[in-house]
Amino acid sequence: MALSAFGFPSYVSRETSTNYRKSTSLSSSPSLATYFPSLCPRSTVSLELKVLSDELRSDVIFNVSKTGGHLGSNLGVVELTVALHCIFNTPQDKILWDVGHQCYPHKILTGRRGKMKTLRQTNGLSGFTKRGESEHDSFGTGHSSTTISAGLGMAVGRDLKGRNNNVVAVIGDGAMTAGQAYEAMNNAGYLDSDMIVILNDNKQVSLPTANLDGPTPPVGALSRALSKLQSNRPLRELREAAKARSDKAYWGINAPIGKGRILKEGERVALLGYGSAVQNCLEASSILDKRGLKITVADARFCKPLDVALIRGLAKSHEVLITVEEGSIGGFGSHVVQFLALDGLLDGKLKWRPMVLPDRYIEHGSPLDQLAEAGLTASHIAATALNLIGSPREALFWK
Ligand SMILES: Cc1ncc(C[n+]2csc(CCOP(=O)(O)OP(=O)(O)O)c2C)c(N)n1
Repeated sequence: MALSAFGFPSYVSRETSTNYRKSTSLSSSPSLATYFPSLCPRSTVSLELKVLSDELRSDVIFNVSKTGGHLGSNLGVVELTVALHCIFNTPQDKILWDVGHQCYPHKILTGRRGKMKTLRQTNGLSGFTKRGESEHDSFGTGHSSTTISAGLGMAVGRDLKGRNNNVVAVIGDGAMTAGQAYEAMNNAGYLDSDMIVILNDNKQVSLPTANLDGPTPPVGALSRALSKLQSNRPLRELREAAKARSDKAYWGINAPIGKGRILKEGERVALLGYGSAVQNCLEASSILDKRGLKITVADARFCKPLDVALIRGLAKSHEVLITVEEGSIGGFGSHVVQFLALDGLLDGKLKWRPMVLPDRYIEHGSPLDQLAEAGLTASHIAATALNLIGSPREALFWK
């Protein structure tokens, strides 16, 4: 790797690296990662790069223990990441991490060590590679199985421009099972542009569902804790008792297919929530309760088949019907309005409004921050309701 790419000091001694190994305060200690580019060409590389790898592993564990995120997939590629960054010269060379759930060591090595504590937080580092975050992230990911086709595009573009940088796609055996990856391999063979595909075959996906030899038991501390819990006798007895009770209350839990339910009876405004939005509808109604407005909240439960009797009832007995969903335009609300229109329910005074996710990308962050960004929090829902019955001024003051 060319040292100029990072512009860091060009020398670190073996002694210094040993001191770093002894360092305890991982979050604040300077790191070999800082001097990383200079380690690669030295004759003592193996020791220093091993220490560096240990540091990276500690850094990943330290940060993930605080922020949450992928752990195993990152620990598994530490040496590979170090080797790749020694051999290739990013950002001129393009390294593409498939899924991107293993990019934390790469982030640390490419100038983002100090920001790792913000990983996956609102306005912090993304849990995946992201082009806007660093020029060393040549491809933004999150979805799996896309890097070979993306890398091939970069390789073909490079050839057309007469350049000679390398393109390296790193893909796991899990991601390699998708059709897009196979199609890309075929295409790469046909187009014959130079690119490198590294198959990181650990015979397992980090989501413990399967390996190449068939189903595999889940591994890790969480799984062990859950297994222990399940074999706990009092818990087993409690579970049996709950089962017996739920058999009796069968009708209560398993409502018939295509049937929604009214959760709160009120007047003037009906909120018809779908899925996770129902909780926010209930919260919105509590906000309005406090302002003396008792509204109706219904849980649609099904998008198909629609509970037309429920919807018809809500439409006929309220001035305003608001459908709320954590989905994009063209989903649940569109089904509802199609029915309302055909049933003639929009020919009168009813005001219908859909609350959906906007048609734009929402950055990573806490679910609440993302909902706020999308305009779908309980406050937004309450404000919309109030606005529609003609009290917009009050709604304007809500956050
Ligand atoms: C299109 C798509 N489907 C599913 C997922 C969920 N997912 C995240 S990681 C992963 C497994 C990747 O396995 P592998 O490539 O073997 O990497 P490893 O877990 O071994 O690090 C999957 C399926 C995704 N990110 N994108």
